[in-house]
Amino acid sequence: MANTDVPDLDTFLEGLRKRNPGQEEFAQAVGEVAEDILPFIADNENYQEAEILRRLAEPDRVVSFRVCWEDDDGNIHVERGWRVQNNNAIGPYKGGLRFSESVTESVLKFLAFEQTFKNSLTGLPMGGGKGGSNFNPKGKSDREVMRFCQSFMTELYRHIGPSVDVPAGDIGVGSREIGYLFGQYKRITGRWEGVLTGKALEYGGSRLRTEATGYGVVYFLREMLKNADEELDGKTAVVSGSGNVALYAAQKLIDCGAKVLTLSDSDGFVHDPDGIDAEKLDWVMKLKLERRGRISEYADEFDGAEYHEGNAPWHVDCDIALPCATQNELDDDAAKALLDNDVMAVVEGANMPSTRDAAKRFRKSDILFGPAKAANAGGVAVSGLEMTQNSQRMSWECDKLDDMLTQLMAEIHEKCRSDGESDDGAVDYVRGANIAGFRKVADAMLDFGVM
Ligand code: NDP
Ligand code: 2IT
Repeated sequence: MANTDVPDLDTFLEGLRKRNPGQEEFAQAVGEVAEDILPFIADNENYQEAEILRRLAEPDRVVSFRVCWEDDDGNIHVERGWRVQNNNAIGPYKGGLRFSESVTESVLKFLAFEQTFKNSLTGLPMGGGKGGSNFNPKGKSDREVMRFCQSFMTELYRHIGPSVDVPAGDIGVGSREIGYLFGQYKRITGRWEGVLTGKALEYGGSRLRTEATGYGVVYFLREMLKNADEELDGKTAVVSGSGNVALYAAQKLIDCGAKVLTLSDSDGFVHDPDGIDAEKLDWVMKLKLERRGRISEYADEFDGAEYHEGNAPWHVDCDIALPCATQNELDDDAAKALLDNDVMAVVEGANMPSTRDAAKRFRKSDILFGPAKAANAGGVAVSGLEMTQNSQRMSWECDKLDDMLTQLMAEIHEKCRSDGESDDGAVDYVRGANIAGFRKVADAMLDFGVM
């Protein structure tokens, strides 16, 4: 008789930590899911008997490789590259590539694990993966980035493919890097195929992919507010980051009548009490996307704005907070400050931006707390639509894609609501996202038998 006893969280995590020593981010991400899934599988014996959670927390494979590149002065650099293929039960592995000096195997394993649930929530046929390198593209010339990307793809190409694994962008990987990576894949294999998403429009990219994550975060927020009989118009918002996710989230917030008070980067944040309006945001877009400048320059450009070196924006009084920079950027003190200032909603644009204690505090409070795997799924969802367009040799118009994104985010919200609602009508979006994301992947895995 197979063992159907569900382990308690501590025992489960102790085993995980023993098997993955020093991988704290991975343990944090798995722990946050396990906290909801262990009680859920206690009522669903077949999931426990098949050890589904244990299997999901062991990536299908982790590929790591050496990446050598030559800088403009002829010096040779040796970095490490990875692709973590977490689970492909419901579709090809799918997830971004991150280039940052802070990348480790633990970070990529947490991201690939999270991606598996996020991609499941989109309802599209995509498994979960993530990859990247500790290479830091900041301050490198275009030619240096090109040589790194070509070297990285010279190893990665053998592990990916349109029905195998389809990478995209993430921190430090935008349209420039995707261009170099795609060019090298095409050159090595001799095949033009939809092996990456986030491509430029000229060579098979999808309209709205650039904006999709940030817009999707705000569409999800709008659904949460609607469900609570609230609206976005007139609310104040604090946003962290000033990259792809933050900038388009800010743009959509402004479109919806909210007042955006802050943006940040890894050096500090700017606070503009008058609000960052559409015109000012346009200036920031040029600063960040064309000149690759720093957010501190905003305070030199616009009267009344202040720059706070070395700090995050969470002490600024606001109705809505959108952490859109990186993992663990919002700690327990920040969570306390937001709640003390009567924040109404915290919605995660970045992956796992709240520390474990901060997330616990938000869940215990009565605010609307939108977890990353649901709220930022719009980016990978439009990546999924880019894959469809590539397969069909078609290119859809922006309006059609925006309607599809709006609809997808509403459906994700509904899945989280129906699995996260308690008898008193309060919605635990974290529990809802974990259970709804898990169920689809788990049911597919049950059908395949033991592997
Ligand atoms: P970008 O590289 O475009 O921007 C990242 C932003 O975050 C920059 O402003 C960067 O500042 C800031 N940042 C990075 N590291 C830190 C740090 N340690 N402390 C403070 N700020 C930091 O990345 P994205 O906008 O694409 O990604 C942001 C987050 O959103 C990540 O968690 C990513 O995984 C997640 N995400 C991205 C998606 C996408 O489609 N791109 C989809 C879903 C989630 P600086 O320039 O100083 O480094
Ligand atoms: O974290 C994420 O969802 C992404 N970086 C986007 C992944 C993708 O494949 O578009």
